[in-house]
Amino acid sequence: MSDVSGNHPRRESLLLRERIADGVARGITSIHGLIAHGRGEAFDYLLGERTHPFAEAAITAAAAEILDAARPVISVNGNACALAAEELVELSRLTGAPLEVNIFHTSAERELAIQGTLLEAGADRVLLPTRECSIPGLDHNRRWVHPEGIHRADVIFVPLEDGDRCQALIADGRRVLTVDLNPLSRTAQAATVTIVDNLTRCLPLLIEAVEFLSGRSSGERRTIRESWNNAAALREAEAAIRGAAAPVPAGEKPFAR
Ligand code: PTJ
Repeated sequence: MSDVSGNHPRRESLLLRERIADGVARGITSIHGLIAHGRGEAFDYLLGERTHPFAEAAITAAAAEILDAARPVISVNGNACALAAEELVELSRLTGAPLEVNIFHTSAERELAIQGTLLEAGADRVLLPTRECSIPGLDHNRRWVHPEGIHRADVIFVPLEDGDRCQALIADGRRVLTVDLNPLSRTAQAATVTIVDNLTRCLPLLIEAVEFLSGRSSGERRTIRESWNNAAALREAEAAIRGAAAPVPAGEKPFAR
């Protein structure tokens, strides 16, 4: 039962914290995931905890990418699973993209707990990493992938990524779609499409965009994909964050003298 009262001004944010803390208690989320979540919270605060037009545009581009992919895959880590297992399963169902567990902080138990949570949330099948295949250029746990999943994927949706895997996948010729509240992160900068928004806010919108664009022509989706400018979207996101800081009037100091 939640300790967060119905009229608490930070209710939504506190409920998300509870989800992440609960993920740690259930063996899904790494203890480091709490820190990653706090970093996300700080950026979200500066973004006014709302989905901006640059994020809506990125959601449209990501929907077109995943629908037009030959072998799309949805990569799930401990934070994404704790925050949005049901939405990730729904996205997988709508797009035919398999779910694959891929975590940074090595733990076979946590991989199984994430798999179990996704199955409970309605997934038919959840791929686990294998020692048969690896992503070239990586030397940590995230390199291990499933032969029918990330190993052969052309488009990979990797929310809340930690940087070097995104760069390695791009270097290997894949297209990477990510969700990251920090537009300056290595993942945000390297990805093909970066949705600068909270995962919990943007996933329902991504699901809607997939439903909408699946009814449109492939030519229309190609136009969306080919006209996407990720660097411009990131600049807009950074400007929104920097604009949240009020300018200090000339000469004003914290102490009068
Ligand atoms: O389960 P594991 O072992 O794979 O570990 C997962 C984490 C997230 C701990 C790991 O990948 C990690 O350390 O990631 P980083 O390097 O902290 O990067 C996570 C990024 O996600 C940061 O840029 C955060 O700002 C961002 N972020 C955190 N929470 C959210 C978020 N972005 C969108 N929505 C969120 N809810």
